[in-house]
Amino acid sequence: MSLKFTLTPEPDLEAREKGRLLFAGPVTFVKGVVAMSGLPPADRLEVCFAGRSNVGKSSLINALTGRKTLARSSNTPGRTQEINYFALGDERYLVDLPGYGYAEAPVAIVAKWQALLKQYLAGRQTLRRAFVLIDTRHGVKAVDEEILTLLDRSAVTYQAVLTKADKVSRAERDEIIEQVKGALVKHPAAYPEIVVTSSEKGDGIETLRAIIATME
Ligand SMILES: Nc1nc2c(ncn2[C@@H]2O[C@H](COP(=O)(O)OP(=O)(O)OP(=O)(O)O)[C@@H](O)[C@H]2O)c(=O)[nH]1
Ligand SMILES: [Mg+2]
Repeated sequence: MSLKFTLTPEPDLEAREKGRLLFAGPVTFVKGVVAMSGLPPADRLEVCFAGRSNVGKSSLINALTGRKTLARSSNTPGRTQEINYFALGDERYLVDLPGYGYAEAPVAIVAKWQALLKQYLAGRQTLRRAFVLIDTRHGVKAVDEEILTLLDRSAVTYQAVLTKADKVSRAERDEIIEQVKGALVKHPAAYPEIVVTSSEKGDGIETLRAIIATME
């Protein structure tokens, strides 16, 4: 049943080198955006990082770029309040989305973000892939289902990325991978490969760099 979804294989040498080169180049924070009108010009491919508050979106961007404090990460859920744009030279944008599922967020704020997120996913021509981050300790939750459903209705390719793999045992990790595969079966539009990462230990980072560098 969940045969369709597999773990992303190691990228080949050429793809790895492309990823390495892209991420070894200049990385800059471009701007924080609160409305579609504030998006930078759509002049290069971009990928975005979506996921529950505290899942590790900002940490993953920091790990990918090898800059510890580029994207602000913290223990306070809901820290990233804007759509934050980072530029890899003039090749790619990395987009850090505000976390969802933050229980204490005011209803009005949540509604505002959902609306912006919908507009962004539907209307950003250069958005090539949305990475949906899932905490390896928790697997796919109800709030994640909401975003997966939203993505099903958009034309954007989306891919599940497990985070914080260092926080669980190998056995727990395998169990969650099966749970994620089972959840994704209901979302056939999802990219069939899952990436397992640890921003702390570096797992999956080369793979993600290669994916981002080789997409067209
Ligand atoms: N052990 C471990 N901790 C991690 C990892 N990734 C993130 N964390 C921790 O998890 C917490 C949240 O990480 P963030 O990167 O701020 O999460 P976020 O998804 O950007 O959160 P919001 O901006 O609030 O939506 C921080 O304390 C990080 O240090 C990881 O791979 N391993
Ligand atoms: Mg963040």
